[in-house]
Amino acid sequence: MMTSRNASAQIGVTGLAVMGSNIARNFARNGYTVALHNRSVGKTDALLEAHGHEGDFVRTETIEEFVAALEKPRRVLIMVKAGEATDAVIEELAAAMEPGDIIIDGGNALYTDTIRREAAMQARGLNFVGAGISGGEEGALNGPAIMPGGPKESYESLGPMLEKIAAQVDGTPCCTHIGPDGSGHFVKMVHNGIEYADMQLIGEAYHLFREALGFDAGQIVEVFTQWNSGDLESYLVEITAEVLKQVDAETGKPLVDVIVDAAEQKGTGRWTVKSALDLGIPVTGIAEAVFARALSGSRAQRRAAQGLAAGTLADKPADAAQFTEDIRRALYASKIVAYAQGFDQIAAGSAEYGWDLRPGDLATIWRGGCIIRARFLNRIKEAYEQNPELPSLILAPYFREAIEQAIDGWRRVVATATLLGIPVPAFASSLSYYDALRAERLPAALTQAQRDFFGAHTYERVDAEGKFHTLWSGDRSEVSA
Ligand code: NBP
Repeated sequence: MMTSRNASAQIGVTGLAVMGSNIARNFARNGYTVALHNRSVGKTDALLEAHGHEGDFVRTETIEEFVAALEKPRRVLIMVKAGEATDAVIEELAAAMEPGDIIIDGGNALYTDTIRREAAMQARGLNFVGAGISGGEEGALNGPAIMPGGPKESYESLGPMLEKIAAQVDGTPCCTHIGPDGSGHFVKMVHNGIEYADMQLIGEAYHLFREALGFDAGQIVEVFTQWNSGDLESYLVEITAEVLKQVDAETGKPLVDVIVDAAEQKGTGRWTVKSALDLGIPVTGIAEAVFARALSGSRAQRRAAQGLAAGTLADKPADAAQFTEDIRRALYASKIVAYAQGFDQIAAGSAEYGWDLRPGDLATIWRGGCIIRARFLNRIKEAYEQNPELPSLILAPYFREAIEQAIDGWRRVVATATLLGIPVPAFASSLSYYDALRAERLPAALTQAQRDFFGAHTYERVDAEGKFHTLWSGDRSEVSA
């Protein structure tokens, strides 16, 4: 550990809670000298006491000391609570820094805040990089996926450092310059939305094993462990098996059985859905996942609804092995839909903000370090390599075939769950999305006619150019609008 006040540190980290302290250690373990700062100095000292021997750290107490400890151009990574705390820290730093210095916000900022902050810092001659970081505390320490936005010039000085501390897959770092201003945080937001969908789908599979097949925790662990050696191999499937193995010391029951079934959320899933609504992109899988968490959290309402009629329409599946395979297929197909929707949202955000995002690069950096890392990402990377202009991921030959193989099982799962009264919102809405996407005609023609009827909103015809209106309250003849 160093305590000198010389400008010797290549990077500074302010905000030393779980994420910040682990990233600071990651930088130090990779040979960088790291200046440390936290609002309350106790966290700085705790980090130095426990891990000071891991590398070169510079202890600082005030922002002025912190900034003075950094080599020029200075690089500071902010890892504080998103929102007002981030604004406060940026303001303090900006006052102490000089033109050409780089401020990196590695928190979970809302991308529109990042756009605003980048413009404000640019006006003061500072480079501002909004960097999405995924992988939780373990990833922060051993290699996260990093999604830095901001000016390309800052990436030239910053990129090599971030690429060094990021996860590596097949020798490729899980970090690349994403695009201007808020693009890094936008992409991280959609990543988190996809994570919500992924977790909901796994949850629905788990629930079906319990409710439709009556499997115990041990049997479910076996299935998830087996799935993790096939196409579904992923961090989330792997940790699901680990979580389900855990036994509660107090009661001897599986831990999951003593945890209250009300899922909380910090907001990134909700942001993804709000943004998708604004962009007009149907991210139904992500939205169902966000709503499913909200419904699970409506505890008083759920208690009041206990005992409502379930109907008596179906027997449990007779062939457990077949139904298990059907669930695997439903999970895989629904996952393809969720990712396809997330990538559609990224394309729409890119067009809206002029970011020129490259979906293949995102699939590449999400292969490691982050929460949604999965074998599947290699397939997405290949799909975009073969055709960067894919109209939908579902149309890539590999995914098209995968769904073709899954479709019957997927339908059996949704139908059986519906008949048994087991909620599968994400499986079902993903299947409906798929069916709507491939349908030759949709009932939207009727919607258009209704809109024209009550609001003279006009419609297009299948056999002529232009807009038309029917004189509904007149003689019902059609006129050009
Ligand atoms: P928290 O989000 O819990 O934030 C705690 C840190 O913020 C502490 O260092 C605290 O200082 C500091 N802070 C607060 Br609160 N208000 C401040 C203020 N007004 N001025 C200065 N500092 C202030 O920490 P975290 O869980 O390590 O997450 C850090 C960031 O990384 C967040 O934006 C989070 O969303 C993001 N993130 C988290 C994860 C994860 O898995 N946890 C993953 C990816 C990204 P104090 O010690 O003095 O109170």
